[in-house]
Amino acid sequence: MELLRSWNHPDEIWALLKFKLVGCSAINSQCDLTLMSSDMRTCYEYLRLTSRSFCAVIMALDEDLRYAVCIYYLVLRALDTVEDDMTIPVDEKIPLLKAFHEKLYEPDWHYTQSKEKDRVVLENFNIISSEFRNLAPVFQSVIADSCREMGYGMTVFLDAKIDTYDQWDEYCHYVAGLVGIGLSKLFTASGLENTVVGQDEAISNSMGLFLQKTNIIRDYYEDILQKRLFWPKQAWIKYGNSLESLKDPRNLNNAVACLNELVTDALKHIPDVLTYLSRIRNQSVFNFCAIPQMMAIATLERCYNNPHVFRKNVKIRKGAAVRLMDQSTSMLAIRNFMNHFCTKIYNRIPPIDPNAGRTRTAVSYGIGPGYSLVRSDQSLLPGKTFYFALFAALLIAPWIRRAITKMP
Ligand code: D61
Ligand code: MG
Repeated sequence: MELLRSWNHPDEIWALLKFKLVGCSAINSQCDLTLMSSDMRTCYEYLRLTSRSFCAVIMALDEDLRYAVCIYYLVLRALDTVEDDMTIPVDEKIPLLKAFHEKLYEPDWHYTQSKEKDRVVLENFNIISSEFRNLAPVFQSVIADSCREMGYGMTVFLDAKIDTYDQWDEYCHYVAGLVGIGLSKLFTASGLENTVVGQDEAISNSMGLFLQKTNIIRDYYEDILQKRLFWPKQAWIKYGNSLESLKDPRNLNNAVACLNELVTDALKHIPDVLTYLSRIRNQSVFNFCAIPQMMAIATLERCYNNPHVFRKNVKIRKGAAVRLMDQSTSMLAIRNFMNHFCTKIYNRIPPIDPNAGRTRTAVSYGIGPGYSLVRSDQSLLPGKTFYFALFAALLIAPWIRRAITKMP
């Protein structure tokens, strides 16, 4: 089925077939689950259960860092499950979010009142916290600080709506920018990366903002159905009377203009993302950081000027995702992907779009010097005609063989 969806993209067909046979080279993990304590295995199992997007890249990290990042993920997923759970009354939720970091040092603490899909991490938080306390003290303090700041930040936005672009950046800082900052400190503390990676918080913050804004843009429809509003009012007020009204088909033109404005805002983080990735030295850390960013730019390219965002969930093809996962292993590949997706956006900018100029400027940073705007869409791989010919040849091959063997 996935092969059929990618029929028009021979490079994806190749990536899909290779993935089916040997998996992704960037995330073929070398870790042996049989050599671990049972609590450790349990935590990796919670990671598998609660993360589609991050499990594979975390499992491919080098040894000590892998476990710290896994625990970091589970702790924040537990905190986020409290934030997202609309069945927890606000007067219970606020103190819980604020004091969540303290639960890391309460051996028995766990929470059984959640109805959320990822509640397993709250119900078994005692197992996660005991593994947390086994981590090196530097790792513990990075994770606990991050958890304290995020828990506090979540209370700020619990009932307050996101009004301005500054508040949008602030909310995304709390829920994702802090993760970028914390991860960078873990990389440096592990000795795998230079001190500059852990120290440059502004650039680390951008790594998280790019991912979170992409999620918020893509998830418009899903979030609006659940009455969750994450698009900043400063943007949508120019295009409609309410955020919900954008999904009304009569407002489609305005809705798409609003969407394009938010994509343009997200694109401004690209220069920081490229700077950050260019500083990474360890291959497993590089793949871990680069893959989610490439998924994000691919998603933004799908969403840009796409009315489907207001009717359903827009997703990238499995073939495209597999190819990005497999090939996001060097700065050269990253610049090529970034160039490719930015050029595709550039070529779809409607001349009458109110933000056309700003969008052109933003994508030009992703295209980068030394690349032309037209060239990159051409693949180095053989074109469609070649594949049709190959397919036809395979079909008639048995007939030709029979014809040959029948010859005297
Ligand atoms: C390099 C590699 C990975 C990075 C990074 C840099 C910088 C930031 C991030 C990952 C975090 C990106 C978050 C984007 C996805 N958004 C969410 O999951 C929302 O919840 C945010 C709060 C919890 C964050 C949990 C997290 C996520 C990824 C991690 C991690 C912790 C720790 C280590 C590694 C990766 C979102 O979730 C709901 C949903 O999307 O279904 C929400 O509630 O808004
Ligand atoms: Mg959340």
